[in-house]
Amino acid sequence: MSEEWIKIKDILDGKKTGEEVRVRGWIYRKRSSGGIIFVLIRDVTGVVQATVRKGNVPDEDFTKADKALVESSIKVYGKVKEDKRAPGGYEIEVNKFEVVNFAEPFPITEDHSEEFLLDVRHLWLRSRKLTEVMKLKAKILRLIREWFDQNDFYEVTPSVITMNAAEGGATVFSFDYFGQKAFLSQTAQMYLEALIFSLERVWSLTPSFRAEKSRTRKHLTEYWHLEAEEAWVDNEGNMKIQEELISYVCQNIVKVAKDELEYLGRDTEKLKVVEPPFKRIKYEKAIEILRDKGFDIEWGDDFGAPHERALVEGEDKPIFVTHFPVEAKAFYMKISPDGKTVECADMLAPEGYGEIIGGSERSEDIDSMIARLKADGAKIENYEWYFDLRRYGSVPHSGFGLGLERLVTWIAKLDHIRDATPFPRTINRAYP
Ligand code: NSS
Repeated sequence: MSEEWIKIKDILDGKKTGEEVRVRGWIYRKRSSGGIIFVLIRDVTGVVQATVRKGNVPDEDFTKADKALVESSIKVYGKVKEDKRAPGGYEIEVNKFEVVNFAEPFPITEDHSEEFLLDVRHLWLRSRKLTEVMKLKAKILRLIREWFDQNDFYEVTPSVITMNAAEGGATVFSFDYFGQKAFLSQTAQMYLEALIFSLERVWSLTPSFRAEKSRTRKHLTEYWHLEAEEAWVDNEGNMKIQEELISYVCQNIVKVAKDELEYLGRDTEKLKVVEPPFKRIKYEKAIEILRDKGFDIEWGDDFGAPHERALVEGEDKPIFVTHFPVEAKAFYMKISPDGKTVECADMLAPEGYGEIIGGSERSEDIDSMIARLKADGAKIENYEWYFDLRRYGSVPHSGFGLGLERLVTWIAKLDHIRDATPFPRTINRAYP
């Protein structure tokens, strides 16, 4: 018998047929019939049937297999056989059965409300669906890291405790920092901007916090924010970087996460077509398109989910909407020559998934930034350090922020963003 623990996927791929193997994992499901117990055992790679027959194992092992409930952790030893009747087409004929931990009756059975499943999220994470999503997310991150490495970006580690509410006071979480008012970061952008003056091209992955009152399928109050900042790059160059990055992820995820995407029922053809360039439309044009489609929307209004869906209708790749009105966007965006719009771009995902990236060229005009900050009631002295970046060797620069869970939601074609993160934080939930 081989000494190693065999991964279930190797059995299901037919690589172990006829061999004696040892497998460890958790009981996924169980049923018995006469002197036979069919145990479905799962590990990170899959689920396989282990068949425990009276007489084939010591009596005490049979009793243990009989007693062990779903989610008990177990080790099984036996020979792999092809068997068309077994789920996955293979089974292990068990000759030794060990229980590592006898599980108590598992609270999750069939047909539970979404709320209950969120209450027991720490256990529900073991479900096949969430397992595949978490694997997919890790692989997406791996590809993102790869792309940044290949394109001369340095990964940096900005702070999450901050005095600056860069995305506006309305959605900031504040707390008492030893007698001073501080915030949980909404964006690492300002710190990334400071770092480009030495590193030129940087990126980071940090949690971002938004006290969003909106209860939607795409808002979390805590999400993982992937941000990049680039010296000597304008708004157009910034979009090029984003479309290259997103295309790299889509082109490669279908290769490295075949099993995950298949389990999730994702049509991978829809991801394979994602390649540069992505269409760019100006906000002004987007308003026209929306009005033509019957929306009651005016210059200055922000887009909601129905608007975003309508804008990508008929598109098979993400699109950029650029040049929003100054008033609709954050204080740090560079004002365009027309004086009315800013050098920005939102990337909207196809298939109705909405905005996944927000980016812009950064303003170098301190006075205009102060005016816009004041309009939002911000404390100007907390931004002095940021204005220093414009005083000492400022250069044109741009950057963007990608909501990692929004990207995962689209790539996995999930119904709700909460399933793109293990412990979703929403307006009415921070437990478990
Ligand atoms: O507000 S953003 O549009 N832009 C910024 O924060 C910039 N300061 C980023 C930068 O240039 N460095 O947020 C960026 C993205 C947005 O497109 C979404 O994909 C995601 O962050 N995002 C969210 N994801 C999940 N939940 C919430 N509430 C959320 N808010 C933004």
